[in-house]
Amino acid sequence: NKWLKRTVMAMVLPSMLVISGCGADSTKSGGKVKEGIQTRTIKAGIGNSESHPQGQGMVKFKELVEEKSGGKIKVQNYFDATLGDDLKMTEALQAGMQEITVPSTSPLVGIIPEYGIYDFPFVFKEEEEAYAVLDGKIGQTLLDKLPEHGLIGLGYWENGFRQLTNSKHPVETADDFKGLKIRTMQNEVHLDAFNELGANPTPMAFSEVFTALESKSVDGQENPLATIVTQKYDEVQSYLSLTNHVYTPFILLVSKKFWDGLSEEEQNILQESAQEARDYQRKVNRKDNELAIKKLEEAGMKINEVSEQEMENMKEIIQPVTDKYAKKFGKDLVEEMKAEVEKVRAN
Ligand code: TF8
Repeated sequence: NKWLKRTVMAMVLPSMLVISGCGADSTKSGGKVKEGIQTRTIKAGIGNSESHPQGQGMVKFKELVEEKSGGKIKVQNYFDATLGDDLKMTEALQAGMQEITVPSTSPLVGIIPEYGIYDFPFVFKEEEEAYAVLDGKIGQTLLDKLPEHGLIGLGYWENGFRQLTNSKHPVETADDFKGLKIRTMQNEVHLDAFNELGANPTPMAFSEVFTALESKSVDGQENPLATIVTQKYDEVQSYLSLTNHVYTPFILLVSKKFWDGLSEEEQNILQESAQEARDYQRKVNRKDNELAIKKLEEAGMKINEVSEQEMENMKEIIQPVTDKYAKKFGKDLVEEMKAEVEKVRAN
């Protein structure tokens, strides 16, 4: 049937031309095809387990990327620091050896000091206050500092409000911190703040924490409740204090070396997926943190509340530290962050 043949050719030919047109273009840009969607596998690693809200966020991210790319871009997730801890994975991104990681922002201060503004204790009281800062102008200002360090930031997820656990005694007041050997993240603001409270802080990578607690080489650690549950810290810690002393964001990082080789369409898929997964991840995180309290109580942890007044007291003790780092990171940036929080509180 000639008619059918012609019709089919009429339909097929233009699309063949488009494809070959693409090929011609690619030779111009040095053999790299920067259009459409290529078949790719992205290696993504995080420190937490798959059941942690961070892991659940990565599962969602994988689903979204694979769906939006019609199955062409695959995300291979690695949990439990199997590719290394936050800093090691970030360095792998810079070197182009790994495509994605979602670290806490805190260890990034070694690369970009200004990320330390998020580490100031007692700045945020509610998650919404943090979202206003992170998803707004200040968050973007800090994302913009990444590319010159070989990294691309696709927005902030949520680690959340940190709580103190220890094996020695209940902690309800600032005084109770005295002498406690506490594992902290590799971050100078945290280090100085715990020192100021009279504690004995020891910076350490995340994957070493359980063993350090178990062997009693440190007395305590601090992390959001969902992490305390999924890491089973309750097995090696007796006391939990709801200190809410600092809010930690996660940040979705992409290797710039990898990113620069992507087409605009591919970049958009990753950006959109990161943002949609963010909203999902934050929701799951708030829910899991809420459920965690009961689980930890049932696991036998002794839970102590910390009064508003005691938090104010701790904040005052730490003030010299925040003043020092505000100067270092830029007073304007810190003032802007506080103003943004005030705006949310006024509403
Ligand atoms: C820490 C952080 C970690 C996360 C994650 C493992 O205590 O809170 O839980 O950065 O990547 O090190």
